[in-house]
Amino acid sequence: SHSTSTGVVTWPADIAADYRAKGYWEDRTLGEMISAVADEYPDREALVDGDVRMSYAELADRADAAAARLRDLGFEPDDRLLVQLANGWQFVALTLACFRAGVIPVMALPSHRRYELTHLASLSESRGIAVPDVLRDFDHQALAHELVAELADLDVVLVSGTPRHGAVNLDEILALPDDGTERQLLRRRVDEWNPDPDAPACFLISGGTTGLPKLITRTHNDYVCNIRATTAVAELDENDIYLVALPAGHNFPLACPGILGALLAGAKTVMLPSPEPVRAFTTIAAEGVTISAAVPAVAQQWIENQARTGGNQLESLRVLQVGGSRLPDEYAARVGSVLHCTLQQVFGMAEGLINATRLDDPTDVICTTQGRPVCDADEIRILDPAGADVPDGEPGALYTRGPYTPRGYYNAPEHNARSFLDGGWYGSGDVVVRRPDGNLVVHGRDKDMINRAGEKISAEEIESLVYRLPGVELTAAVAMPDPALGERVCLYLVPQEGRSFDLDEVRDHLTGLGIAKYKLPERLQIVSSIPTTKVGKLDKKALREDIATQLSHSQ
Ligand code: J2J
Repeated sequence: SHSTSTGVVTWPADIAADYRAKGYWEDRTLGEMISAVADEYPDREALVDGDVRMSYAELADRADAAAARLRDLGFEPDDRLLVQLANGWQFVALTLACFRAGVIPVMALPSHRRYELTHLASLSESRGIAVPDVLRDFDHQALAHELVAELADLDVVLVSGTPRHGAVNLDEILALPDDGTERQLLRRRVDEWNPDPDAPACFLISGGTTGLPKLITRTHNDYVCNIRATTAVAELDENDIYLVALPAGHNFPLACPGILGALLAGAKTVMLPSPEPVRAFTTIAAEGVTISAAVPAVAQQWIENQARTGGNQLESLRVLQVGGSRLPDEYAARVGSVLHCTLQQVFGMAEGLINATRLDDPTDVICTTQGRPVCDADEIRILDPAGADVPDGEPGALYTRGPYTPRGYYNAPEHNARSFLDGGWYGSGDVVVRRPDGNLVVHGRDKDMINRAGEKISAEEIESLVYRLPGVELTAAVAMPDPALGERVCLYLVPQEGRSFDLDEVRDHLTGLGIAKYKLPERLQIVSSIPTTKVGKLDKKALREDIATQLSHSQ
């Protein structure tokens, strides 16, 4: 058999027992819970994706059939499947099939390319990869075949489209069972495989502050807790219609409460390939969407679109959750006044802790804070650089632990030693202020990351790849402010004597290494030196201020 879950860090036994005793951990798997919902509401609509409309019974039947077919392909419990699918019904059905079979989906994003996928597949020891065929002019299938040729563990390609070179047709894997008898047999067979609720349900990808992204193991117990708590604060129930506009493999639209929350509640999920406002608004009106999740850049587009066009397409929309990066206060106020729905600010992380404003909070809380932890058992501390708790009202570094915040990244003991304090406190790298009413305001961060419209870019990763270009003396990637995206990547570069660079050369070099497009620097600052701090590190704060000043002068 393949890898085991040895790289998974677990909670201390006494704490786990406490979470169980108090009901935060229900000891049921996502697969069995969603099957139970399907038994209760077989004929309700579960999923809408363009012309495809699927009942709970049909979704559950497809998932069970697919679970059995994954086993027949050789997948075993605890095997990993790298999932890089566009938003669509196949993503949901395959994810459920994995939960049922005990196969662990690794949630890659459609924007990932060779560099990211190679790393994620090898770190997770994936046996298979599920890809679209050609999507937005990129041949995902061709890349998947190249990865199979290079990586020892990887040998199955599942393609949503026309399979080549021995790839497996994902639509056949997800096909309905032949008849009622077949269905019964499959159901009984798959029920027996029900995995351990303390085993990982899926691996999520970290926002990344280090050279290479880390994997976050989310157990059935912890993820169900995350989903329950976010479902409660979003007040989501079986009458809701949830719109997926962000990439489905991201924690926010997946589980906060997202697709999985909607499925556990018996609600309907509507999938869109992108959050583009014209299509999103038409879909909201046509399907009667009641709740969706957006990053601030998308919320901004929706507000501007609605302010321009007017009309009542958004009448059914009850709640818009906004998170992933800091929502500017001026836009926060316009969610209510322009979109006529309740804003829920969500300050979350794939590593666990989710903070959110509550729907009945005062306007000032909803519009100027990022809310508070969603679960009673979430613990937070806000510390100064010496490790002492700061008083309310003062900024400090956020640390957290709780029933859905894992105690370590997958297979990363050295990194874990740096990211977690004694006692299992995860340091998110965010600088926050806690107000006396308990709500958090995100002031900034002390991690070396660039947040481009909610997509996280590790400065260290970009720099290490730029250093592979001959003639680079020194380089630093920093965030530059952007009115639409919040931040974009600006690269400072000191060339060696006699060498010159332009932005295109740097971008072509990085593209050639196979990195995702969203990570590419969008401005190059050629300089003769980079300032350093007292301890001799590159002074990124000075660089951020420098580029912000230059941009404000050029406006
Ligand atoms: C400021 N910074 C924020 C916010 C996240 C829900 C919502 C978001 C994520 C997410 C998520 C922020 N204001 N409202 O997983 O379930 C920054 C912080 C945080 C990092 C986590 C969810 N909301 N951030 O964004 O794992 O810096 O998760 O530590 O992608 O995003 O990034 P990620």
